Amino acid sequence: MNEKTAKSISKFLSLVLRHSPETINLKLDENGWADVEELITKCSKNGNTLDSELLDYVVENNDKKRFAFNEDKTKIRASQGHSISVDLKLDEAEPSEFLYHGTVGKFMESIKKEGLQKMSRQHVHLSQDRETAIKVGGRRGAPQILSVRSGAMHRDGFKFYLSENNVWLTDAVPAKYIEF
Ligand code: HQG
Repeated sequence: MNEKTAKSISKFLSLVLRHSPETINLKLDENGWADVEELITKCSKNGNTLDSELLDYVVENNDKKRFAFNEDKTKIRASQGHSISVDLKLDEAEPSEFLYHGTVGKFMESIKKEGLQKMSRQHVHLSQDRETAIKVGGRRGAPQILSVRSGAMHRDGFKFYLSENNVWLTDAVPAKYIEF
């Protein structure tokens, strides 16, 4: 499998499974699942090449394990990153004392005032380690890494969730829990 093809399929899957299923008239259920056969048929109609072998390869080899099948592989969903409203039914999890968020300088002033907001997504995304946060921030420019006092937040009653692909999710991070 050509890595360029895999990446382009991954990007397209992110679009239809996280943001705009209507692009190919795909239905997601309330938990974010799409029917695999329907996805393959509707992707192909849209001029993309997708079959079950390609889909298996992308799910298995995706650098961030962005997508997951259900148990019998009849359904697929994105494990996090949605802008559309879905209930992933994630269990609450207890975070370590610190989690990290990668951003860029131009957002800093606003984050100091408002804390971290989910912006267009369903959650604020946090990373277990600084290296991952550097990559996340680096998507937008020179990364700035914020340390989030997640242990203190959790003790104060804030809820945290861990996605199937190990991204930490929470609703918002007030500025007082951020070390700039
Ligand atoms: C910033 C990727 C101003 C925030 C990654 C970020 C992640 C604020 C941007 C996932 C703010 C939102 C998500 C505030 C937050 N004022 N700016 N109060 N609060 N921001 O893309 O965390 O490759 O929605 O710092 O790996 O960058 O797509 O969030 O820069 O896991 O699978 O607003 O996307 O995953 O941007 O990235 P995003 P993110 P994938």
